[in-house]
Amino acid sequence: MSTRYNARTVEPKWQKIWEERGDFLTRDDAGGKPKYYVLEMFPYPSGRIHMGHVRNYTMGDVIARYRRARGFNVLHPMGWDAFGMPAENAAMEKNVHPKGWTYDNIAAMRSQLKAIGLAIDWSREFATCDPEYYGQEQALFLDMLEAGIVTRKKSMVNWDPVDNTVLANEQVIDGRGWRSGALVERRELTQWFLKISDFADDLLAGLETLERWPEKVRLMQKNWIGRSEGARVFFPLEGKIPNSAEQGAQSRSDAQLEVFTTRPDTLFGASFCALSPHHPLTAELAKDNPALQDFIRKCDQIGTSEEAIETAEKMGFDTGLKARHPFIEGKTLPVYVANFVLMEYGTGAIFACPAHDQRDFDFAKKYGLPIIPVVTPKDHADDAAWMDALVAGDDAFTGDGVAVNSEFLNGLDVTAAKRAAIEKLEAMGLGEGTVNYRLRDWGISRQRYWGCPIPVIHCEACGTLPVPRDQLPVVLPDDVTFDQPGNPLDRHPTWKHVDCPKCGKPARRETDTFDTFVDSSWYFARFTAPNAATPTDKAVADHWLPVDQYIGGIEHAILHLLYSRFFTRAMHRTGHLSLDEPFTGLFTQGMVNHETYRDAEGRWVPPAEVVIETVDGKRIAKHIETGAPIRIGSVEKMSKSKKNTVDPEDIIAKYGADTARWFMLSDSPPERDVQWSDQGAEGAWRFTQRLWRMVSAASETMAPKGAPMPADFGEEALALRRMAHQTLAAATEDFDNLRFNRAVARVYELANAVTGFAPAGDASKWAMREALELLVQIVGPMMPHLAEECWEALGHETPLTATEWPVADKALLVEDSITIAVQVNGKRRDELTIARDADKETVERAALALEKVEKAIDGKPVRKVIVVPGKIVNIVA
Ligand code: ANZ
Ligand code: ZN
Repeated sequence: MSTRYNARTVEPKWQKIWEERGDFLTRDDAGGKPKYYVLEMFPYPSGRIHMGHVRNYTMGDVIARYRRARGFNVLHPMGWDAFGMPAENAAMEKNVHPKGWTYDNIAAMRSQLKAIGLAIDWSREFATCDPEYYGQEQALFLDMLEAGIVTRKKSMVNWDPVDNTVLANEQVIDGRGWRSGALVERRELTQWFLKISDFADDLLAGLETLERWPEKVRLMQKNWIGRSEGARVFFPLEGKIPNSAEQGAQSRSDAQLEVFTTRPDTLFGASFCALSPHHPLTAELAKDNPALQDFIRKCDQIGTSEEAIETAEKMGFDTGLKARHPFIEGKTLPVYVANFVLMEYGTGAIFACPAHDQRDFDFAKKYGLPIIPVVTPKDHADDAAWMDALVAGDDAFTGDGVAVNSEFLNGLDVTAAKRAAIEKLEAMGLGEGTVNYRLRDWGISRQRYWGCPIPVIHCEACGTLPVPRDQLPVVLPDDVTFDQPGNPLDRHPTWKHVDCPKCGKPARRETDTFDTFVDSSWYFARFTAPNAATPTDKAVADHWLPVDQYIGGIEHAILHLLYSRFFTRAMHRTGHLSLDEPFTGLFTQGMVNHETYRDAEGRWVPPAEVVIETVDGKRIAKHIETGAPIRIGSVEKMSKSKKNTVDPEDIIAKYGADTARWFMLSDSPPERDVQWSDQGAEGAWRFTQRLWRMVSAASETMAPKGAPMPADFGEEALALRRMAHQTLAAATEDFDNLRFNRAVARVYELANAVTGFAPAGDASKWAMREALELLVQIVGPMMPHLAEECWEALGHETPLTATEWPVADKALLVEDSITIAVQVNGKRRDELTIARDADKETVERAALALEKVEKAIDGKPVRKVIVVPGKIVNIVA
């Protein structure tokens, strides 16, 4: 038997055996075994896997293999989130077709993933750009259209002038396109929307049920949904109010301004109203007001992101209109257009109470508007000096307190005052209590080629019509050009020209495609029946869903996960699923980091070009080829921009997949970042060698396979057995709770115990085999190739993939001795460490013999000794 473990030959060997045996092909029904669906977020086929993928998929794989061994029927599929801009960019830059580029990348990444040795059912693989997949997505869309979950409306969109596409708010980061980095502009377009906001309350309530989700993710979703209780208030308007385009500007007596507020209790402190620059009333006022038009333009330059708007200096434009105060007879408020009022929130108009809102405060200071305190802290109730200080200072008071200067509200706390104000508004017919959500409907139209075509047809006579079902899928044309900006589908010579399905006259195909987040919002359901002729096979989906354990990056905490939760509800409503929450357990793994390196000119240098030596205890880096000095920089997330990446293919070629897997699991808790380092990888590699040596060397020192269990074990053999079974029990719990790094630590401990054990005699040889077998089995889900090779070397003909998880012997889990407290007359005097199975008399005798106990008894006669086994001894004297 060779003593050197050669991953390069062993790993492909086992991958082939698993594949030939069909070990990971999942049947929907496996003889009554309970189901377990484990899923990692599917990758975008960029062309190469990175270490983040290795970490993510290794974790999922450990779970899949472990659960399979535990007797579950495991579903562990893989696919490709294959539509999106990078393919089109490649088309533009390298003159390749997005389709060819994508499928080539998939082929490359598939073989890279296979080299990791993942226990995946590859027969279920699909890419979202397969017409079989996106055709079903189109069918889903038509169902949702019929069910009223889809709408088409004009809206302001974030326009990326570089990618020439609309971006979702979530894709705008600091006012820039998430991919292109270009400053985003505002445009008005007619778009398709999924009505996710109809589900806001339910999506919020559902969060409470997701006990196996990270608290952080639930909180992020909660904030994103942004439920605010408040009121709509109508302010009657006075002044010259333009009515409509046809009638021209004229005065209207019934005009009123509707605002949303979360603080109706502060109405008595109102000092102005403000409209969004994009409020319809603003637009009407601007028609014959060039100064206002200028102002609107200035506001637009801030960009569309909420953050940019929040932080920009407050700007206002006085419209000259006046709003009548609902509670104060004869009082009117000036109406401004203000840059900090968003059209997308509430009603796009506000009343402002500067004393109790910071934005309003800043605005009032700038434009010399009144600041009227109407809430004072409880310990300064109605304190005039406190109020003067507030007005003179820089900060609004937003805390809880007591209403003042507010007539019928005076003396009430904020909550009670809100309620009273709403009651009054409702009685007056000037407002009502309402709930507002931050969550907007999801705009899904993208003016791109490489996406799922939206299956509708526009006819001048008949309007917008769904593509007839028998014409699905609407397949993307292959003959497109990328030599100019804009949507290639739109400029395709023939594709969009179709006959109206209703009147038969020439009509126009929709040329927008879906946001790729649509594709990833239901793929987990499709995996349950990837070849079904309908989006799902409901009975099968009902069997497999929900996903028991979903694993992915925290960067998807909001969008992907919220969209998927919404889609599941929408698919429930349209009869494709029977549940609302798709992922019972969610785990967000940390990043993979690496040191950064720069040369003398400050250019980033990849780790593969750097050699590190230790000189006088200091780490010195040099360029491998030139020998030029390299500066070692901070540890950061692996990224192309800092070139601090290592290529999984290189690692696998050098050490084998098991080493990469082991290192990814070992170094830190799975939710934290892990730092990849050569030393770490080498350490992991050395352990693979060590484990193999242990198994190889043990052929002489362990009992033959199948040897009967001896009746008696010596003390040392028993200690090893205890250690092995305790390790098994603890590692089992670690796997259950995804604490992989702890399982790794336990493996090292057990390996040390085995190394330190010198078997002599049959019983200890038997214990030696048992310990080694358990060690290999625990390692199995983490380093599956090495474990299989060891398992085979231990004489097993059935591979580990077909071997059940071992069960720890309970009798060996208990410590052999226990420690119990000893009391004399109810007072604790000492404690006693004694064999767990010691009988009462032995315990009694040992307790009475303790020095401190003897002292406490002080020669008095012992009247009674009460022994509570395993807990306490009480001596009455
Ligand atoms: C008056 C008021 C007085 C307000 C006060 C706050 C404090 P959340 O909690 O996020 O829901 N608001 C309403 N619509 C807005 C819009 N389209 N753009 C910008 N601001 C808007 O915030 C609700 C509060 O934000 C509302 O309550 C409103 O200001 C403002 F002492 O109304 B408040
Ligand atoms: Zn028609």
